[in-house]
Amino acid sequence: MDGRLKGGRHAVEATPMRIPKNALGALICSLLAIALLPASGGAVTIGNNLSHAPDNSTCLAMATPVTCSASQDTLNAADQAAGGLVAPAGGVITRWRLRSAGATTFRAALKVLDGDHSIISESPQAVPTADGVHEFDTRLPIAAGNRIGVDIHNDSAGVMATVQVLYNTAAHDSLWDFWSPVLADDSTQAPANTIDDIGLLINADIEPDADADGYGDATQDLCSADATTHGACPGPKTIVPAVRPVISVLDIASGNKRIYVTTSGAAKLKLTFARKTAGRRSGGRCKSATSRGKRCSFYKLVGVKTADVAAGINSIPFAEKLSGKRLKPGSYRLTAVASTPDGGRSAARSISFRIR
Ligand SMILES: [Ca+2]
Ligand SMILES: [Ca+2]
Repeated sequence: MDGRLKGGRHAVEATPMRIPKNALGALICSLLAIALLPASGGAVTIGNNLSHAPDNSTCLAMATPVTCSASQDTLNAADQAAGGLVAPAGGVITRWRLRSAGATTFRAALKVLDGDHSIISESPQAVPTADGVHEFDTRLPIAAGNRIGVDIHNDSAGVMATVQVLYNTAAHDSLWDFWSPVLADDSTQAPANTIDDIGLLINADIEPDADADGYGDATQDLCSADATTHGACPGPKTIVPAVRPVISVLDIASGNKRIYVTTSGAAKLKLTFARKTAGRRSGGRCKSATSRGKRCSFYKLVGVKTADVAAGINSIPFAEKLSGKRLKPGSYRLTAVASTPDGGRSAARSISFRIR
């Protein structure tokens, strides 16, 4: 933000507020970032505004094929894109552009560089095919303060003499950094050359990435609030009520040897056996543990039997035994309830039977 900050810092120093210099710089950067990022959360464009036609070359004609990297170090304000020369805030580069002249094709890749000229990210190579402004989709992370650069590859000796991606700026304060061969990955290299009054014809669109999923929130991420997807946001979970099984038949037959149960679907069946027991009424209930009160009877739990059943008629062995023990003679009530793993539970169904 070098060139643009100089004027702002000078103007504020004249005010009586005496804001510390470091804090002032941070404040200006913050305000500048807020001003440059649209309220809608859309893209900002950094780099060159591409208003000039190319009139100069890089990777000059050599006896053998050459490669080079180039990045704009400073650029006069009139030639800058709306977002400035460096990233005002972090996000994702979703598109980049290069303006070239000359009929010869070449290969180019966008680089994101930090202040030490270390490579932060790099796009696949693209091939501009004709004169003019060429636009390429990409997806590159970029942090606040990073800048963009470009790799140029020519594939045969001398072709670059006819390709132009630079222009001679009319104003000063436009330094151009140059490396040849291309700036290597995982290295920090000072520029081989820094030349004044040269503009590099590239720019890039940065979109916010609020959920940090690596996809630009304006055009690449359909769900900017969810880092687990860049597709459509998942809808609210639909709760499907469990299907309640139905017991349509409960019977004991064949001399109490088998219990027959008909259910609407597969289920875990719980069979509860209770024996009719003599008691006395006490406190509104029939109990066995009192010698006073009116005579009454109630069903006392004697055991439980479970079985897995399938849809339809099920035959369950009984033979008047629970856990191998024969039940005492008397009157009984059998109650059946079916339940499913997803929480479905049938209504209880009961029958009475006798053991003699
Ligand atoms: Ca995102
Ligand atoms: Ca997302």
